[in-house]
Amino acid sequence: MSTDKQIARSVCPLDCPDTCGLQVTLKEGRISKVDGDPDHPITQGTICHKVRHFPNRVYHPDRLLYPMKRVGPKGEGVFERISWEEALNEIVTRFKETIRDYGAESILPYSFYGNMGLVSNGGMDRRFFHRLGASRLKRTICNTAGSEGFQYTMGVPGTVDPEDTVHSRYIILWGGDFVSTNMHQMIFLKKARQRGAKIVTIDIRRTRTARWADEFVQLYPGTDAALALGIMNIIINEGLTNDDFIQTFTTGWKAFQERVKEYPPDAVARITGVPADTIQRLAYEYAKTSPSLIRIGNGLQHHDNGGMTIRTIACLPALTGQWKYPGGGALKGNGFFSVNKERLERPDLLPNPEVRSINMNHLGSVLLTAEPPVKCLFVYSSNPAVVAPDQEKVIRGLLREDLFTIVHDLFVTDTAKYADLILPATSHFENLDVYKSYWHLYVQLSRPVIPPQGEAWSNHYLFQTLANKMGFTESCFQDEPEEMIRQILDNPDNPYMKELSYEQLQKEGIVKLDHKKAPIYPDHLSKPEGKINLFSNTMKSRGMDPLPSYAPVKEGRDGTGAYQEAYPFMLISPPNHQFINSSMGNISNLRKMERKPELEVHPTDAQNIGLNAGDIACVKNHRGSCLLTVKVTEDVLPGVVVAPGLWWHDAHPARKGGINRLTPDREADMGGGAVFFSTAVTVEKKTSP
Ligand SMILES: Nc1nc2c(c(=O)[nH]1)N[C@H]1C(S)=C(S)[C@@H](COP(=O)(O)OP(=O)(O)OC[C@H]3O[C@@H](n4cnc5c(=O)[nH]c(N)nc54)[C@H](O)[C@@H]3O)O[C@H]1N2
Ligand SMILES: Nc1nc2c(c(=O)[nH]1)N[C@H]1C(S)=C(S)[C@@H](COP(=O)(O)OP(=O)(O)OC[C@H]3O[C@@H](n4cnc5c(=O)[nH]c(N)nc54)[C@H](O)[C@@H]3O)O[C@H]1N2
Ligand code: SF4
Ligand SMILES: [Mo]
Repeated sequence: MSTDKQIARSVCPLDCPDTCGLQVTLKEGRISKVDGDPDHPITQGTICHKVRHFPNRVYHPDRLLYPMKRVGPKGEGVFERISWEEALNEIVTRFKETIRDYGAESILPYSFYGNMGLVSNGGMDRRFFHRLGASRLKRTICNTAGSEGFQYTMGVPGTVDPEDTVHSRYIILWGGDFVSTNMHQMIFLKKARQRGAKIVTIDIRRTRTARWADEFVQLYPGTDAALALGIMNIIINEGLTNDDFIQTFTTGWKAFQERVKEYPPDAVARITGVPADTIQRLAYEYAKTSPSLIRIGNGLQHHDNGGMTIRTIACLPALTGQWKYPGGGALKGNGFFSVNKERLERPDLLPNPEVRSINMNHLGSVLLTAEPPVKCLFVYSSNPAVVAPDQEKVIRGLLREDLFTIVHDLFVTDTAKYADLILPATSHFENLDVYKSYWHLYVQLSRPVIPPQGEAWSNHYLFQTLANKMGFTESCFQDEPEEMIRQILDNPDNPYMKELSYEQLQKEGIVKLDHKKAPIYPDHLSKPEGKINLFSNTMKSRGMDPLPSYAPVKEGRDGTGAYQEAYPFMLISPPNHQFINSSMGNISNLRKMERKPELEVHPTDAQNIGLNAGDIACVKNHRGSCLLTVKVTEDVLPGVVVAPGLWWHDAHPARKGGINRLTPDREADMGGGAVFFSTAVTVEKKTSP
């Protein structure tokens, strides 16, 4: 056996709630294996299959190792190696000319969660673009609608410690495919089930999670708020409420009851497609079992009505007082960690605090029509040519000859193919960083385990160097990653982070946020009212409906349950098992396991359209079209088609672009959120090549 074998600890940087601890095996300085850290309280030695393939990502033959500049037409992906010095000079010259001719707002940063490290994804970059005076970006593509909705009800973002979910006795997994997207939640729930818990999945599709659950409730897309109101209607009518809890801890009970009367089981059955007796039984079981837990997924909020849907579902546990019990309530995410953004991101550096702010979901239209125009686009930690809605517009925007696009990534992604300059990024194994999870309560330090590959630079180093090149003299541009981490951990306003220090993390690697500092059940429930807002004064003051309600989505089935004539199918494009968004979509083994971009069609619909398994379907609407291979399955309802995964463009037949060619760039009802799943389409068999 080689003596040159080493074991190192690391953290998974992907945009996944589990934020696993990793155990990395190094042979002769190279990563040979990635496992789960057995000492990690959540990971407990297990990680997903994707991340076991991380060595193939880090040492991928296509890994971008040098800066390159475009030498062919935009979109063709023909580049030539240049030095960092040339690349930086080109960026600085372009930025200075653009600011002189069009103003700094003509520069737009575009980034998301390619790397969840807190230094990597929101530190030096923000300082740099603030100081430059560039347009600001509203990072709305993932969870803003639901987070806003949840807070209208609860007043606080953080509620349940996932480790307490082993105590839950009745669990509803609502709008998330957690077997694929949050596997360690399932490990806790397996324990809960061994102790007698019942697990119900509510989804529009029979997912892996639905198969795993004890019961699967399938409904029409975007109708969940109606289902929640129907369940509450029954709980109230059957006298199953906990009146003491409601009196002490909620607002607006009287008005709320009036509203809920509008949703009797029969009406809800017509809207949702769930039989009235199933709704009745669900309500009864849920209300009669304590502690009961609702694990709220992200799928719900990617609809026009996503914010209100989550605000409505979040009211349910209060009716039976579930917040009193460990493992009871509703879990959307970990809201216990917060950074001192003023200090980390330094918005005070903005020359003009009124600078425009651009919703990232509108990237395509912004590139095509914004005034002042976007002349320089700087993409990092994101792949908008695949993940952003209304892709046809995004691509047309990226094709603009007068747009100067820079992409910083580990690979020549579909976005990078349209860039003028591409810059190599380090993988997280090459950086010092700190990680928090958006589900569990542990904070983790991750040290570099290998040196930067080729000439790759971290996000931090890139923006620090660019700041110096631009002549920015503020001392914050000299902060090294360790200093950034100290600033991230230092948030005295947050009671849960009081004792968290860099030294402690250095010593222990993993530290749990002390949520008992300000217990959530039930004393610390809601601000500013100090209660759970069944009626929300904040919403009222913002001109919104202050009570929970259901509004149909704008495309697809209307309020009467009828489909649009032109586009009779609703298309849902959820994440798949082996990729994380578009990341890992270029790892050949993982790609093989996912086979190809598919369209799941119900047998009745397939027969009506004349589609057989394996045919190529052309899915279309007024925004664009996409080619997918047909899978005929009863996992989906008639009238609903599902296309899992965000595939790289070259995986689609004819390499014509992906599923987001069909999705709308409208904003959800709250938080400027994305509405990927509120998409109506036609489906045809593709006959000609
Ligand atoms: N394997 C894997 N894991 C991932 C990701 C990935 O791409 N792959 N992505 C990561 C990211 S960025 C996120 S945000 C999370 C998201 O993970 P989840 O919280 O699981 O949310 P989504 O996967 O967006 O939700 C999709 C689920 O919602 C269902 N759904 C869609 N519309 C509706 C509806 O109207 N009602 C109901 N009840 N269900 C509906 C879909 O069928 C699907 O099962 O996962 C993270 N983890
Ligand atoms: N149709 C449809 N569209 C969706 C979704 C859906 O369910 N359906 N889900 C949406 C959701 S929830 C999300 S969160 C978004 C995700 O959208 P993105 O955050 O854009 O996710 P990825 O596609 O994984 O792209 C991340 C990119 O960052 C790169 N990267 C990784 N680490 C680093 C680094 O340290 N530095 C730099 N510079 N680059 C790095 C990766 O190689 C990858 O190319 O997609 C959204 N789009
Ligand atoms: S992708 Fe999620 S489950 Fe897989 S290793 Fe990373 S954090 Fe863990
Ligand atoms: Mo996301």
